[in-house]
Amino acid sequence: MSGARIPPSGAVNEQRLWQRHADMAKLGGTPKGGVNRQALSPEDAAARNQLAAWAKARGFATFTDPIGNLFVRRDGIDADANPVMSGSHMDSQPTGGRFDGMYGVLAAFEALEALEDAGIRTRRPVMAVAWTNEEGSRFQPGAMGSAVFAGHYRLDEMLAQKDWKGVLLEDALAETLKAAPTPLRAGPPGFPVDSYVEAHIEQGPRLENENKTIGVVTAIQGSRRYIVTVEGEEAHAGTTPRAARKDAYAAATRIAAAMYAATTDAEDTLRFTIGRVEVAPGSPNTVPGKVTFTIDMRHPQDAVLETHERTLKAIVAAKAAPCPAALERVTNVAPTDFDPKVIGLVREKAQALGLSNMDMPSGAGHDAMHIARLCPAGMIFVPCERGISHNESENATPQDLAAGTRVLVEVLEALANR
Ligand code: HGY
Ligand code: MN
Ligand code: MN
Repeated sequence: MSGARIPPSGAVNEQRLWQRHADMAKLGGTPKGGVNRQALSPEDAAARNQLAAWAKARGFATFTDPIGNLFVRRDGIDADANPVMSGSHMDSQPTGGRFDGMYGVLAAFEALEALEDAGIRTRRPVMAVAWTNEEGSRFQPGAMGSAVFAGHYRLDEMLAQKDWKGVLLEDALAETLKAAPTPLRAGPPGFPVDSYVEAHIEQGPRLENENKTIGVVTAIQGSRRYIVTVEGEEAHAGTTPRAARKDAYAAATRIAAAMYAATTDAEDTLRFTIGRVEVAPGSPNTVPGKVTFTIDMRHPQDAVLETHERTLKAIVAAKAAPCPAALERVTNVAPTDFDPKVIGLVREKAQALGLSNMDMPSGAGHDAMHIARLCPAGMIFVPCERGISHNESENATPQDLAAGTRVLVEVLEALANR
């Protein structure tokens, strides 16, 4: 019988979604098949232009906010109703994969297209979003765009951030928005959102190991980032006796070694990472005068992070001599519990589509951790090969990406019509 209602999931186009990933992977593509599309880089601008061009072709409105978050809007019947939103990020790690973040943006865009193709009107507007600088690999802190949108960070403080080469975020943002012009939404960042759902690859091995297609994400663990600065004294490598040295690198390694030992918990739940180390002046025959290194520490319970933060401080105080050293906390995002209604909807729609699924927390941080403080939010995971991510070999299948998108669009339609 013609005219039968096509459910929005029935209009999700697996090939179109896969091709969009291939098109986006060219923007910042690396020889090993990954991407280097760091925040507010020319490659980021190219991805922004590509998304805006696809949106324009479908007649969806696009706009950015003052921190550069890029929004794509599909109108609803009630123009004044708060929108339902879905998205993630298009910026990547320096040696990133083609699915981390990008899948959530393209799944959200595919959801808008599927609603359009199925001729489904929703009461609320439905929006896709690409948040600025989720990775925080070039400019710290990460999840910046969503955090400014949610009022967790001040816009002026973020604009004043510098990357490792000293480039001001405000300048990089201006350059990006010049290269990828989209109407700027006037006024301060942030606007009312009815609900938010983010699709993402799991970035871990559980779904693959348990042979499940959909992760019904219940929570995101807490995360804190720090910078340790150790001040030494530059000196001649050949003439300066050990007793007279203020070797910043020797002190930094003592501090780091003690920190690794102190964060090696028996249950292997605490995550402690030193991901970036800078040694100045970086000359082989000069005793290092300054060392900075980053710390990324995560755990499901805030109290455990609090306890370990005190331990890190104590280690810096005890191990730095004769070099003065400081531990500065750069970010502190408490553990996030997603909304039970949204979690239930994700599980219900996955079941209805006959997709194997399991509840699970997220070890990785996501923009949803900030938006969950604004409105009911949830996440949908799909498997990635061997759980590998933040690595150019990151991989996923077109079938799993489409399956996650089918759940996403059904959830979004239900939220937009309630
Ligand atoms: O670091 C994170 O958890 C995210 O992948 N940026
Ligand atoms: Mn991500
Ligand atoms: Mn990431």
